[in-house]
Amino acid sequence: MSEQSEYGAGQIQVLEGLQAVRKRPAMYIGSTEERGLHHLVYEVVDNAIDEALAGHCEEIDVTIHDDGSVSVRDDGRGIPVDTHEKYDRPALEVIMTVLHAGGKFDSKSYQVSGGLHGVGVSVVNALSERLEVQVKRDGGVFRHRFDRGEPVEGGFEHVRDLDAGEDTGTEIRFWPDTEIFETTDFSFSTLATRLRELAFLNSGVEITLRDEREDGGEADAGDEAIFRYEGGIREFVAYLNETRTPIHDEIIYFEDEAEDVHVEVAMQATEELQGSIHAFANNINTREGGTHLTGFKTALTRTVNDYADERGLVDDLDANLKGEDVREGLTAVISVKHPDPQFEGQTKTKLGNSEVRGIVESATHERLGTFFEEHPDTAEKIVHKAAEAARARKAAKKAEELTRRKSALESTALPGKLADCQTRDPEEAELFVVEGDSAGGSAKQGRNRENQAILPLKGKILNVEKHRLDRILENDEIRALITAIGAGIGEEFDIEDARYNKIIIMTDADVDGAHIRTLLLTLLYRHMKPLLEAGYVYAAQPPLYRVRYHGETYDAMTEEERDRIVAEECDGNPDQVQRFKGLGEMNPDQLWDTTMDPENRRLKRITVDDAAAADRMFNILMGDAVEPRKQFIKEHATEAEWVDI
Ligand code: 0RA
Repeated sequence: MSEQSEYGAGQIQVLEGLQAVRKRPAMYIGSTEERGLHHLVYEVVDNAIDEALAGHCEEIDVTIHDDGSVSVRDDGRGIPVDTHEKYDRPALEVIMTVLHAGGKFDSKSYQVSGGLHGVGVSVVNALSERLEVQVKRDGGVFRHRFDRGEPVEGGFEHVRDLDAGEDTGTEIRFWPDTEIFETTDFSFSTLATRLRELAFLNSGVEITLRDEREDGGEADAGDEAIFRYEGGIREFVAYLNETRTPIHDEIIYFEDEAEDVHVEVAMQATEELQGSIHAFANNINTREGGTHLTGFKTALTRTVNDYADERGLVDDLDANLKGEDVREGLTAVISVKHPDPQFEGQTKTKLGNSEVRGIVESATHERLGTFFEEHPDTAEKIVHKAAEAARARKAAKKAEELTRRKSALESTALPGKLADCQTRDPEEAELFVVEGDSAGGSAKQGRNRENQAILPLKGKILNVEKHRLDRILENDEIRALITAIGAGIGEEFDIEDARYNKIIIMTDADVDGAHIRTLLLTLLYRHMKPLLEAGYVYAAQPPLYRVRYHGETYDAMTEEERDRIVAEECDGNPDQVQRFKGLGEMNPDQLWDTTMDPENRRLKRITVDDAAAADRMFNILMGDAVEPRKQFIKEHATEAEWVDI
């Protein structure tokens, strides 16, 4: 290692690579916001999962430390530490500093991490102020340290020999760079959701998440969560259905492998109206679907129809069951692992490999067919449920045709309650959906009418979780919202027609307001999901307190913020502290200043990062099961948290 201090050609290449990552971090991890920050953890964990899938690792520990760093420890083979010939540096250093180096060392045929992350741990290193790694391997314990991706001179050390029987493994601890990330505050629940999902998708791997922070950041953060599911995606389906009512006991499960593609499916039908199918490819949530999902859907429809036809179970229907009938209330998880997955689509979450369609289709047709033969009771329940859905669909269609003329959906007239804005440019236009007529009135007076439209909603809209589309469309408030947005609903929804690129839900900061917001989000999630996926949906953040001191006013969103203002800005002795009870209490100027003025306001973008979690949340909050709802609300006492799905 005598030449380590000199920069050779290899070293310069390394530095250029790290600089490229630091210059355009979003290209590598998607964003420098919360989502990108959490990707750092997923990237390291993915490497450990790869070790597990190769059969070398059983436990992964993720710890959020009190100093803002995160460490990921696994009991895999350990990152190689011998000298890398090309670079004449320890392989560990090369893997931590050369983009995409990880894979080249690997003899595995099968590297499962890919797509969204799978950019390599060197990217995590480049985006960390500091990173420390400890490897147990080749009979020793080795360490190395890095500053903003660059190896610390003399940082590589052989610390000691391994004790007899001591396990191999890797521990990577990193301090995300505050120069790069807008926030470096990790969310326990965000990490827990993804780690739980990974544990479901990789049965038998034990993943532990620990939070060692004094102030856990979130009121609901637990200290420790352990995820281990021997039943894999079967348990995933059981978990998703905890909040639903299954119509058969056993969870249907099968797996198959063809052309090196591993396919797993678990499913269970429920009484619910909403189906919930989650497709994964190489552990990545393929939110945009793809060939695996298409193959599954085709085979499912065919297999259920075959079974029904052979036994004359749906002779009263004059046509076959449609896919949507069969999927009504169905909870399913599809997971494929592919040696060379191709991800497509806007967010690179659509599986493109064309051969996967046929592989999943024949696996599903064959295995599900066999399951139905062996479990005729279950098969009949599934057919019965689908037939019921088909009848309801026909009735709904008739109702829709009858009411079409009345329906505001078909007319181009905007709803009378809407105070529209002047601009016709959706990129500029904002729609405030406001709770109650009095706040609506203030918003109309206070707004910038050039680009801000106001739609006041009276009271609570219909709970869409409990009704089919025909009933939903009878609701005046919902129709007004659909017409104002202008992009249709359900399968007809076309985001290109949206009249506003910002839809801002403005409700009171109390329980009723939270309920109304959830009702609206449920509607958007179930029937206008592209709006959420495109990031068009926001929650306004009206202040809770206004503090006055020596002619200045300060607004605070939370109690803590109020206390901070009183202490820091008012020498602990404010002239006045006012608590806003609701939006309706603010006059138009105050509403504009605090909540609507783009210069001052804070908006919270509502995202659907994790469809399974969102689905479960809406089931829990809006469905019939009482116990899970109580439990959920108890666990998520800070309601601000669950808004950010
Ligand atoms: C390169 C090659 C091998 C393993 C790894 C990297 C590896 C990376 C990480 C990152 C976190 N934990 C990890 N564990 C292993 C294969 C080594 C071999 O063939 O023995």
